[in-house]
Amino acid sequence: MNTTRRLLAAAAATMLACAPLATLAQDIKPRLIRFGYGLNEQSNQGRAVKVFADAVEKASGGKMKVRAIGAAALGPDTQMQQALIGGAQEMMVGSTATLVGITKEMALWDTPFLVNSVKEADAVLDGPIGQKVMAKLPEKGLVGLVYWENGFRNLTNSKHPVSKLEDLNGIKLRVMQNNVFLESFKTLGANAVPLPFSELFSALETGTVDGQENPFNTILSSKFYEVQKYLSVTNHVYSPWIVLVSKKWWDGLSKTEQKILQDAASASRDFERKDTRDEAGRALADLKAKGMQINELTPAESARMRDRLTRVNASIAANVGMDLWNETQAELTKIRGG
Ligand code: TK8
Repeated sequence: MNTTRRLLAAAAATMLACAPLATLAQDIKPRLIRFGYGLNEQSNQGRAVKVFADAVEKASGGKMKVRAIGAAALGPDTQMQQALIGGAQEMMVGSTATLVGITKEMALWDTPFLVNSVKEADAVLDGPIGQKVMAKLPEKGLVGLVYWENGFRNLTNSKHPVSKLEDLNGIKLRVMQNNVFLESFKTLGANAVPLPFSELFSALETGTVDGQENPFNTILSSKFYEVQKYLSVTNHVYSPWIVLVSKKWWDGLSKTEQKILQDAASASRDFERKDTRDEAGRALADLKAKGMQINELTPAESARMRDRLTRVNASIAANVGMDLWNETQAELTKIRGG
């Protein structure tokens, strides 16, 4: 081999070795991702969106930029979902409960007392059942990437402590825009009023509603303690959040870009769950310090509430489909080591 040929061969080898990198660079186009969410920037949701945004920018060499828009500035969950479906917005994170009108299987996550711990929640959401429910989204124009933790929900109100079922009688309680929540709280005797989260603080402040239910983190970050005196630890349901992408937009991305989003979503999920759990662990003391009066339910009252609430299970099962319901129960038995 003469020098020229050897050089040519070397150059060809180098080019071959570089080929994947070159394709990779071309595979990532400048992208602007409008990412909407409902809580404020200083919430567990806001912090995790930031982690997602940073991960996407880093992995794409700054080409893919995430514009995070919190505090429902792009509208409540239901409005953002429609914007994603239509392709007017790229991404969001929101409650699975507000998605039920689009994908009925999401109602599974509204089942009162479905899981007993965050460990069970992670196992069921990240396992085959969670994936199966998520797989129902694309036919509706949405792509689900990961579930985040919103958390176990607890009851607050401005009237009196709720320590037994009867205390809920006549309380005007804001619920998410979702039939399971509406039915659940009607069954408990409350006067349930569906409202978007973005209208909740002022509804509590003006007395349009007396109470609401959300995880400790949200009661803290949304400053509900300013307008709510009583907090009853009910843990009546575990709520997930879900990170969604517009399918219209997603389908135009390269495989590399899709992978960047999926990986960043997974990293944000791991961060978010840890951050949320750390904060939840401290939140009760913080809320007490802010002047909230907190009460636990006795085991007997807890059981009564649970019994009453699980009356809605039959209708959830019918809505999500008996097969999915039974598979979920079997999966939970497996997770619990049964
Ligand atoms: C925030 C909501 C909130 C949910 C609710 O956008 O509506 O009460 O718990 O987290 O998704």
